[in-house]
Amino acid sequence: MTKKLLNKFYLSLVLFIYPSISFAASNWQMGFNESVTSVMDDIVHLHDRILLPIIVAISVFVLFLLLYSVIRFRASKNPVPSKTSHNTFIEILWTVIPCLILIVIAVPSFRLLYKQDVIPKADVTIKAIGYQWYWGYEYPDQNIAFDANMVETKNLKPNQPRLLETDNHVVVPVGKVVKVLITANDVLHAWAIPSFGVKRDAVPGRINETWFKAEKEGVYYGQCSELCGSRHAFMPITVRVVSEKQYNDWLKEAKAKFAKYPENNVVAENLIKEKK
Ligand SMILES: [Cu+2]
Repeated sequence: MTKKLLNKFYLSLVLFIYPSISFAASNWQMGFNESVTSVMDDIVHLHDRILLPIIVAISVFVLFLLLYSVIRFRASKNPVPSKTSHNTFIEILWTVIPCLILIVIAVPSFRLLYKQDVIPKADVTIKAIGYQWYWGYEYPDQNIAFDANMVETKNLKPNQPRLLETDNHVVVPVGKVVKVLITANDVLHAWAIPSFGVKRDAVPGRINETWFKAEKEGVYYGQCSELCGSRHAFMPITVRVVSEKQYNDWLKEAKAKFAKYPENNVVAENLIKEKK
């Protein structure tokens, strides 16, 4: 049993270090999904290099103080307890040191928040609309609109992860800034892809924005991240990051397959624009 567990642990380490081309969480994974954007790099850095060491140090220090006082001042060794109730120096210390720790955390944290919030000039814009319980997508500049429903377990193809695969994928080019407009049509949802470091609420009646620039081709998975009803767990997000050429090929195909308005309307619209 222990051996089996250990094996699983090593396997998870290997999978964590050498993830496959699809970017979903794996069994027994520790830590975050592999990062492919600079925003997610910064999130991982903040968590692994700043927060975790501080949390561990504080926990160890408090544990040490507890054990020390329990052993050193136990009743048998210390029958007459001290009556000390104030020590100005220590009180200043335990106010100032936590403040300094918070400042050390706040500086990189705010820098990261602004990086996520300020959207660089976008190469591609997509719109994600949350519905109970699936996502609708639009490419507003391309006259493309389609829905993405979860693929049921019995219909999965090999290598497709359960509860994460959708019938239609969002396709975006690698190394390009993608702006995502996020809204919902019924209740609150949230659009999230861990590998991109992206998570934004989808709110009916308003549009939230976020962005990512994926540096690696592959298939990326995410899930609705705001409790939205009974099938909340079954409205996954699948984004395929492809080369520029593959993206352009897909655009051609998608414009025919997923045209939001009939082609005639677009022609008519263009004519109107030309006349103006
Ligand atoms: Cu939802």
